[in-house]
Amino acid sequence: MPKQLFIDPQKVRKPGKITFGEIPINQYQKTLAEEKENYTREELMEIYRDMVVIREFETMLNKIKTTNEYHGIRYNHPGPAHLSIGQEAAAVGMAFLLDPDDYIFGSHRSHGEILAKGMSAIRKLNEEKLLNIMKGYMDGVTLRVVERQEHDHTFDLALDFLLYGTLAEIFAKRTGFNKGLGGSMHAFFPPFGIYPNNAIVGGSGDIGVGAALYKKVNRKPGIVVVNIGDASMGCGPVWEGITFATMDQFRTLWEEPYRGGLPVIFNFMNNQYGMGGQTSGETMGYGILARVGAGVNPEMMHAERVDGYNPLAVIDAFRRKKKILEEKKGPVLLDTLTYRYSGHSPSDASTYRTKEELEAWMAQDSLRAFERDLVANGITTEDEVAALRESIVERLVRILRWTVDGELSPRMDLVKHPDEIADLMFSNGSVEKMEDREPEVLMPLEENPRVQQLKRKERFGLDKNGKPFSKVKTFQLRDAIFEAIIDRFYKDPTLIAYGEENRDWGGAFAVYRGLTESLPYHRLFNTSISEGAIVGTAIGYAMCGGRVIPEIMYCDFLGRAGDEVFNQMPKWQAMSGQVLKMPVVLRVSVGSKYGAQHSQDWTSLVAHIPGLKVVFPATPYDAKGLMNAALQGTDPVIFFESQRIYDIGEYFHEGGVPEGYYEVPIGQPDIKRKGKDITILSVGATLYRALEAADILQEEYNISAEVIDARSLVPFDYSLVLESVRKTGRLLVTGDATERGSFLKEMAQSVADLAFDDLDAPPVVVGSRNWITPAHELEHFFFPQPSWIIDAIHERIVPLPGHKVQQDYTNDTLLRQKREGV
Ligand SMILES: Cc1ncc(C[n+]2csc(CCOP(=O)(O)OP(=O)(O)O)c2C)c(N)n1
Ligand SMILES: [Mg+2]
Repeated sequence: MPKQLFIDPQKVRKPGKITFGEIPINQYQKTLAEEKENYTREELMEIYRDMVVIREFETMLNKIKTTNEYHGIRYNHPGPAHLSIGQEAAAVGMAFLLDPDDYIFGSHRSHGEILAKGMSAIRKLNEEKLLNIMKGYMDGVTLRVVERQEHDHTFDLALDFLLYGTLAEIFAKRTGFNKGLGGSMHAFFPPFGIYPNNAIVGGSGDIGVGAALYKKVNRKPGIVVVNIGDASMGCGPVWEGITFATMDQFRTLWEEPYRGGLPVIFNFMNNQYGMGGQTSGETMGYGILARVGAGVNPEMMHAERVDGYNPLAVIDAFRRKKKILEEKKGPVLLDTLTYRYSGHSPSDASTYRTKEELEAWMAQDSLRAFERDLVANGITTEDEVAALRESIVERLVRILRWTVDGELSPRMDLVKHPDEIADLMFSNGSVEKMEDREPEVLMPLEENPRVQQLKRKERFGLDKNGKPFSKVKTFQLRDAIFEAIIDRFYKDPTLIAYGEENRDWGGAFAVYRGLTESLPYHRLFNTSISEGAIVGTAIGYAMCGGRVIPEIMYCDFLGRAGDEVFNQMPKWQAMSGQVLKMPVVLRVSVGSKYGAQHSQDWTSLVAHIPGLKVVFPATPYDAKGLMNAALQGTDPVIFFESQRIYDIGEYFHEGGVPEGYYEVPIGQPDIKRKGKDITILSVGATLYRALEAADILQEEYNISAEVIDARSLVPFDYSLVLESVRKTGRLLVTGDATERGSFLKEMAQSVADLAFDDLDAPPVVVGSRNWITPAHELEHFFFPQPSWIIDAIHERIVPLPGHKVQQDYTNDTLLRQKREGV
């Protein structure tokens, strides 16, 4: 179905000029006297108090880090504490107007933002809601500690809860907001709209956009604020996040009520430094960060620099920018200018800046300046301020005392409960839909043209005489994946899918052909060529409560989404203590024929990372069943598909691929051919070469091979393989991954460990060569071939009478290859 947007050569070839509008810089100039009528006294004092709380909280941490003591309480905190002393006005100004439904994402330096947003949320929630949140969170373990103290009011209790939950998290206590698994750089608390802070600089740059996408697609209230540092403007995920968030289609192609910009503010907490690199003048070229907005879209992202040293200036900016988002004219870029007095971390000797500079900024300290202003304007008195400060210190002393107390605030006891972290790695949920409402579709499922076409296909690949049907007649592996996905689109209203060429094109390999007809834009769309943002936004979408299928067109492009796949998708379930779920099914297509950068099987890379489920089906029956299982689950699944076999039919499952719903459990291998003399365990499309090898073994050497299709890599239940090896005494593992360091080796090693006594010979691995993938015409020298399997069996497991090897698997050759690194 072609797009409605006509690209008119008459128009686009016309001469002209692009003009840029103005980007405001520090335009807010109101005095407190002028603002007095816009705020109540109470509100002004809240702004002040929040800043003092943050300043004192971080001062306490700084003292603990540098002197191991705060007001007589001794403690050693070996972990990180990236402080933002000096930046309080920026944090409080950012959070002041936000509702609990507004989400913030942050960075390694986000304690201040956590507290500011938490205190803002506490003010906006009523007592009942607050109590419910505190009681329900992690079964009330955090609340029980702070309840020891009598509190006059729920709001007071909630402040202790916020401070304690954050500090206990920073000190890795089990009673912290994330069971101590997040720590200083990752602490968060979703019920107050505080979403993950990220130790990877710029990591929130695309994840936060996914949260905004979740809000838009599922029509949830609120906006998203991505709080990231000025130096993160040099990071790929931030640029990709901005690119994704500003895609024209939100305004041109998406239908009402989804039409309009994403509700997200990229709020750069511009303290003017990376660690020691000065962004303006040294490591970046933008001069003034807000300038970047100019080139991104015609609205220039409504970019603006705001004085982050004045909390009222920041509040004013957020009030105006929030309105822009509510009018669906986002996204917005804010350059919130500030300065940190603390070092990057407590060990930082500040060698990169002068004392004069530091003192000049301290002389204008936002907290002192605001305090002076409040007193001068008769809003408070010096005595009142002093009393307030003292009460905050007292409160923090109390909180710190609770936190360092090992009995009140224990760590996870991995001696008593050795599996406590292991149990958090996967949620292993089984959930048909992430929300209970009607999914939006454009036609009944039965009327979908591809669904109708598939009804006429042969669901078993062979006719009565065992002859394969023609490709056109055959229900193919790509059809099986389509069938599982479209079924879920009609069940789960939150499900969306996107990636490169996913919509009109039908997916690069025709898996999605027909989906466009059934789905509105907001459920299936093309993205910019931004693999990082494709995966990163999916992570944000899922952690907010949606289910999503992002796609990487070729496995070789996984590197472009490296941080998202290796550091983000696998970790947030466990790092949140399972408060967040991650129902992301990342489809990854493994290529061939296209040489060194389009033909790699990188299953081993992702199988290496704890926290990801990894599957690689090789038959239509398994592909549909595994896709169903992945889409029913709540864990991140990397779903590998081989381009070599997208058109293959079902040759194994009796009766062919069922039309109805069924699941193939993730982690269960399957015997594709029974045998008794040797076990061949194959991963992915290599199955068919393994079966060819089994034919040769039978016909030429009278050896009966049992061929097991791994189907999954993680998790993996070895019992079937062990049972087979008990019978055959021999194992060969094969797959298309380059052999060195591959998951094939892991499988071989595991069986050697678990079934040593049953084996007649060590397990042998036949993977691809440790080379670049050559051109299609030479590929058979690179990917494992049936003859290689026979050669390896002959040389390393059991001599085959009269066999002449083509590939040398002798010790000498293996040693030489390893010595040379090839
Ligand atoms: C991807 C990545 N690269 C490098 C680092 C190491 N690092 C931690 S903070 C930091 C500077 C970040 O500066 P900015 O984004 O301005 O945030 P700020 O620390 O100033 O708040 C660096 C380089 C990291 N954590 N992640
Ligand atoms: Mg910075």
